[in-house]
Amino acid sequence: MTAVSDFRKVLEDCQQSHLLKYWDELKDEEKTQFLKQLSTIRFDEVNRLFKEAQSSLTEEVTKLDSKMKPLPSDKFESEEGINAKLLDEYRTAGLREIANGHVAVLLMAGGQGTRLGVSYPKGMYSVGLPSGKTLFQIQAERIRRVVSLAKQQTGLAGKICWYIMTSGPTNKTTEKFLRENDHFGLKKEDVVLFQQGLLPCFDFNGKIFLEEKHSVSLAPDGNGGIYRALRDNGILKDMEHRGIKYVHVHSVDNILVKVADPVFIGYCVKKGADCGAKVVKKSGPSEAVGVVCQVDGSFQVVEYSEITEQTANLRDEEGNLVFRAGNICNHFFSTKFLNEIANNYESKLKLHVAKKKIPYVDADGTKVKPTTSNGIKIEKFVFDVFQFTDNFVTWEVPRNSEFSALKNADTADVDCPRTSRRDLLNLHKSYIENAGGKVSCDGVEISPLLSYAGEDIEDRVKGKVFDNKTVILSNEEELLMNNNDYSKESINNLNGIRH
Ligand code: UD2
Repeated sequence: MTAVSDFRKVLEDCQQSHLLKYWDELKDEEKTQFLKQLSTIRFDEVNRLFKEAQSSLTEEVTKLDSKMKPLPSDKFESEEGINAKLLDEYRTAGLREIANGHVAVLLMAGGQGTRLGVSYPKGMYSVGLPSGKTLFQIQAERIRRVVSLAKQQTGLAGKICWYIMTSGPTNKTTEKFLRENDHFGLKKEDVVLFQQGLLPCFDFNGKIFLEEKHSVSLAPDGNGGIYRALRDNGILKDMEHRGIKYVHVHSVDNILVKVADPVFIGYCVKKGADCGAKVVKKSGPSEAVGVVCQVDGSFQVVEYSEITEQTANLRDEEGNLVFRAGNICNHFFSTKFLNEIANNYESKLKLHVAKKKIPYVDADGTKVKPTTSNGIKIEKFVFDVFQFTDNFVTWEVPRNSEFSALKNADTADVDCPRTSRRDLLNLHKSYIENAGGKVSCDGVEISPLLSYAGEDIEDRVKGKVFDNKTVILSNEEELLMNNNDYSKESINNLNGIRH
């Protein structure tokens, strides 16, 4: 381990000597801990980071209207209105890639769920479905189901590796939760956790805060931290080893997420894309989501604050918003592109800066909890790599079957547990009705192990009326239920399951 004397020099060079102010007061184990933490921080980058961050703070938010163009038609397709044959070609192509073991899923789960108000990782949250399943369980089971669909189509027992990016605050709990739940039926070796990086928190003069006398204040480096984390944790090598060519990257909090969506993957692969974004139609000109478009010829997500109301309101001849491709944090990447980014472009990613209230140890050694913003946190965003390729495509999907985000507690009444539950159950109701069943109550859920997107449920629902809260289980789950092997919590939640 680097000695404290070496750090003194490094810290002096980047004007951060105050971090060792309390060194002589520390106990031995605190000293060891502190040195360990200091050795993880790239002090050679610290001043550049702060300078860049500072200039982005003082920059006026320039409106990008004059530079923006909607996506060119060869880079954009919409699932709505596409002919069934082409849709099937995309699905078949995607399932083939899955069957050949070329597809991985990368779940970004390093966020802290502050707005939802829970102290544990969001993936462990259950929105109160009849099954009681958590977001992690739903996603893992969708992976299992899509692998079995790929096998049905090709006869090949393919697999999908589930990479989960955690952060300092979410890693241990996530790891323990997945272990205790047997990785929800996925093979342990096919569930790979890795941690994103952390960046120091600065005061407005560029001094890094001490969180304790023996620790620096650090925060996760944003979901754009994936590129560096993939490289530094050897995940890109692991992907190469496993023969993975394509990665579906998505957020943890969309209860409708079609994990490893074969249609999206097939579409991107057929278009020869390096990189793709799944989008939904903005619900209206004032919806506060970023739009995917071109700026000065490069692909980019433009925040709603970066365009004028007039541009947000522009409509085409059919009455659709011109800038309507709402970003939903759902992306496709080739591993070739991920390697290029990690090796050549990562340090060029834009820095996004937010003013925050950051607790710190002051010059007298007192711990302070500020009531107004006293410093900045820096983040990178996953979508800021779109500009580095021309091989970029967008796939527009219907919101009601693909996107319902869990951001807030129920008190907000939007993007909350209630709306997540409602949207999933409405979707499942439509699956049942399309397959000839009837739902006359709220709360009929279909297990992801039975059906990925409404397929293969006819023999279970046709001609039946569902008038009780229930879960339609896969045969495997039915068997476990009958053997009393299903988790107790789930059984409790499955009251009224027999119909
Ligand atoms: C994200 C998108 C936004 C829109 C919205 C839809 C980004 C930067 N923004 O905004 O454009 O699509 O979702 O729901 O993608 N995460 C990490 N590490 C971090 C921070 C976040 O892994 O340091 C994960 C987080 O766990 C979540 C995802 O990234 O799965 C999105 O993060 P968020 O919920 O903070 O992003 P939000 O809602 O501001």
